[in-house]
Amino acid sequence: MAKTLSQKMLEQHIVEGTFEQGTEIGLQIDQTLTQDSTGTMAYLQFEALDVPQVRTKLSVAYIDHNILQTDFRNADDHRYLQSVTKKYGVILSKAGNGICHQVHLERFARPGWTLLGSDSHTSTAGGMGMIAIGAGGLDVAVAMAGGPYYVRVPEIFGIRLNGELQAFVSAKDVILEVLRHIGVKGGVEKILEYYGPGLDTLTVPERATITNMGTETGATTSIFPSDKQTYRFLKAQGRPDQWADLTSDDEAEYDDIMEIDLNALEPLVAKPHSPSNVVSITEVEGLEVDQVCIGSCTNSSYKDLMTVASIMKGKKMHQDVSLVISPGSRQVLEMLAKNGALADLVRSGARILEAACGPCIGMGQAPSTGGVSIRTFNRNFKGRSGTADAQIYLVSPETAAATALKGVLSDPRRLGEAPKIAMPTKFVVNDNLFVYPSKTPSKEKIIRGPNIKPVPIRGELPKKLIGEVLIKVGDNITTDHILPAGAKILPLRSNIPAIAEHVFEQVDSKFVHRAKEKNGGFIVAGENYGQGSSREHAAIAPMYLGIKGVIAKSFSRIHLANLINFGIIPLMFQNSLDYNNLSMSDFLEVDINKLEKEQILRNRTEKLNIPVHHSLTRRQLRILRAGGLINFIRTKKQ
Ligand code: MIC
Ligand code: SF4
Repeated sequence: MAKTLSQKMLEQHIVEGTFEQGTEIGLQIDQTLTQDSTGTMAYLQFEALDVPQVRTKLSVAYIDHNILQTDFRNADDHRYLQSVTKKYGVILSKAGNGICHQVHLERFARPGWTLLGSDSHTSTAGGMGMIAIGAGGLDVAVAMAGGPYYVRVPEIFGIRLNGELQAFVSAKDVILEVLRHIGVKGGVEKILEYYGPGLDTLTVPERATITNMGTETGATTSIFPSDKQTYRFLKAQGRPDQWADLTSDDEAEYDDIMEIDLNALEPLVAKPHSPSNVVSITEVEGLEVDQVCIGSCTNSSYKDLMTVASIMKGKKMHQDVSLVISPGSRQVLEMLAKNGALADLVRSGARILEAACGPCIGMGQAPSTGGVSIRTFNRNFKGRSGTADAQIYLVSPETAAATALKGVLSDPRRLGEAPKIAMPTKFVVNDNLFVYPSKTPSKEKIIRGPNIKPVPIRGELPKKLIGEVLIKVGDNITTDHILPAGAKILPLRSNIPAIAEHVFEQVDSKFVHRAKEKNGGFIVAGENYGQGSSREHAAIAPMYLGIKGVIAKSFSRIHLANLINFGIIPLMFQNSLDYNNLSMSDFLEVDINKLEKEQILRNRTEKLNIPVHHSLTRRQLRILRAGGLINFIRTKKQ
């Protein structure tokens, strides 16, 4: 039977279960990646697993998110990461080397292999023909220890690309088009697999822009075949031997398909406050702009920044705009510095930031009050920029550059002739910011600063969960709502008691106080609860505050797994109208002794029985009953 590429790759890596849609499979993981803001927790958990060395083919720890170093805390985290990785067999990518996804693509991504990363945009490496999945830190720790990664067999959603992108239209517009059609939930329990004649002209970094932002659809991951373009990129990175020819069979059938005519695509814009709020540039052209930010793991490749530099060359950015550029990697920055493009950017008035996540995660460059910021990033959730009422628009590098010149949101097609940027046949390779594992691991000491606290663990769950509704929220609540990031809170990522003080802070400033006063309770939510990042802190910190369960209309994939890993029960309304039958302070009771697929939640206050259900597998139920994955693993070992 003809197979899709995704099916072939999953089947090659299955170690438990079979390829049957909706069932759970265990996948063998070849590579892992972590970044610093989820990594400290992941390595603390890895240490708790008591394994002498990582058991993957390759594991890399990147320092790219939390690098502002306003005091000792970030620096201590970096030192911890450097010491723990050296001891356990992980390569460390030091601060300054670049954003994990961009650097991984350049130096390590490998067609045909699996990658699990403690960052939701790990899917970026799907642009290289990998099955690359974002997960919580604990799941990555287990994979580093050689355990499988469990995932539900997704549907394979084929996206056929026809034609060729026109001048000033780019890969970002392709993924914005996908988001316009399927929205922020449209990819849940799906792999987005790209195919068709339109692939031929898309380079690996362009494909990676598309697979990166596929995460915003809620997809398990996204993937491109490995073909001539892939070979060209690997060769230019000095790794031609790592290429493999990978594609779906000609007759393969997808569960669903969507077609995009690249010739007809125009520049698109995601308006505040959702990546799926996509419109044509013509609808928003002329909007006055305060800030333009170019970079992030979505759009900071060599080609992206060269395109921007050639648009800006010899011109001056508009005086009312602040233009900031964060290169994706040191490789990109060094190449721009060598060929003079960096000078063109600086001369045009751009402010050059470090090769890191920077403003994308609110580490500086917060816009002014009510400010309009045009960004090449992948998320524009309310408040994520660091300014609660800022208006963030997501665009391509071409649109961002045109906007920086004009001071208003501008259609790049009006610029005249489009720059033609050739892909280098040889990238500048300099691996000297990688620190390699120790040859004498037993001699390596792990260095922990005072802000690094042990991971709290929930005890075995009682037979009945009882408590009040502590907060009721609507649809599409992101992990940025549950636990914000930014310069103030990121330094607390290795200290759960401290970071727990910020849970839901931008939604309801009294939440933490209430949770403590009531000794924990329940969260009630609408559709797609927990969309966005992989940060398991959005589950661990609520667990620390005593949250027992979340009752929602639906959940996002990674957050659901994180809730289970930390012993918080995720229940869904059987009838979504019952959402209206739960209010703040209602006293709830659920018997989890025999947690059936269909279950009754008792609203004691309203004297109502509310039918709920769950999607948990037997394995997940056992994890929950044990009070989380660490307990579960410990009891299995005994
Ligand atoms: C993000 O883009 O939200 C982050 C910051 O990269 C997160 C990870 C984190 O919260 O540390 C993600 O996407 O998983
Ligand atoms: Fe970093 Fe932003 Fe990419 Fe997250 S989305 S990895 S914060 S650049």
